[in-house]
Amino acid sequence: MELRDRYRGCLLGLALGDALGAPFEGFPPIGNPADIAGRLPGTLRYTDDTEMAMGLAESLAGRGRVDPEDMARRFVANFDPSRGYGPGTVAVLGLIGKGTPWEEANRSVFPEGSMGNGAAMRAAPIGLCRFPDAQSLRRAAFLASAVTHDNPVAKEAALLIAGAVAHLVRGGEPAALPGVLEGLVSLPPYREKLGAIRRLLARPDPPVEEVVSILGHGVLAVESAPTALYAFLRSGGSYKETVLYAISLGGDTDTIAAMAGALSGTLNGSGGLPEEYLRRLEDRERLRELADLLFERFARGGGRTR
Ligand code: AR6
Ligand code: MG
Repeated sequence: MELRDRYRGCLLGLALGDALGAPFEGFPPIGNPADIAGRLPGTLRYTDDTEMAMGLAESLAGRGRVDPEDMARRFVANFDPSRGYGPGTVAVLGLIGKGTPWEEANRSVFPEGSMGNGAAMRAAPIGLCRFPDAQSLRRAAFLASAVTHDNPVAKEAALLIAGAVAHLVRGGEPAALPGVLEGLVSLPPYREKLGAIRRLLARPDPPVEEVVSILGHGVLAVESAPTALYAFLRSGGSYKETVLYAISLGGDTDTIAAMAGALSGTLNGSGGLPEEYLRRLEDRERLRELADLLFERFARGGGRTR
């Protein structure tokens, strides 16, 4: 597969998962994924997950590195309150927009920093930057998160997603991901969740309710980033199957499907995304363009990033 197609698959897969999951936010686990397809609107509208991922991608492509001031500016410029942002992020971006430095704003709502999944949901493009080693990937994921999410738990969730994308864009095997990510994340809750994911994957078909009781499906980073990883690994490859399964877990469906969709899109490339949904996705041309900018900046000629 052409590498450019993986870049497009990553961003379009994120946005499409977000838009497909959005109508089901807050649902209990849905037993039959086929029930989802029948309840989708004509136009697939994305939410804050994609809006922030676009800001992040614009900044990475424009600056060629993680530049938190530039990211903060773009997050504020792109902010559309109708996209359903988390309340903490609304407040933090509001303060930044009024001139508070991000280093101060990011502790203004939760003094220990937000533990929400808002950093992980936008983190996939960081995995496309071809950092030369795990240490630079980690630094980049943490810094890009800190603009709004300064808690280590939120930052490691971003690292989990960015690290998975970095592995897949290089053509790495999905099955190797739990091991790769165990080498990347260090906080106990993520190490425990990766162990739980291995145990769930070893079973033929654990019920969705049990999966949710073990991994979670909430707005906290620790209750959703590992869940998205599991949805991706459980679904055996196909994008459509991955995203429908992610949505069938209920809860924060847009965000879990956005993260799982970014992983599956990177694996399958944009050619592997279901056309019947893709053509109904808002702003798909802009997303494709942004993916191409990232590709030109980071991948053409095997470019490396500081
Ligand atoms: N202590 C207690 N609760 C917390 C903490 C904390 N330190 N941090 C977060 N929460 P937020 P986001 C809870 O508001 O991460 C959209 O639907 C608290 O209930 O920082 O950007 C997206 O699609 C807080 O409101 O926003 C995503 O699903 C919530 O976690 C999600 O929202 C979310 O953290 C992204 O939200
Ligand atoms: Mg959400």
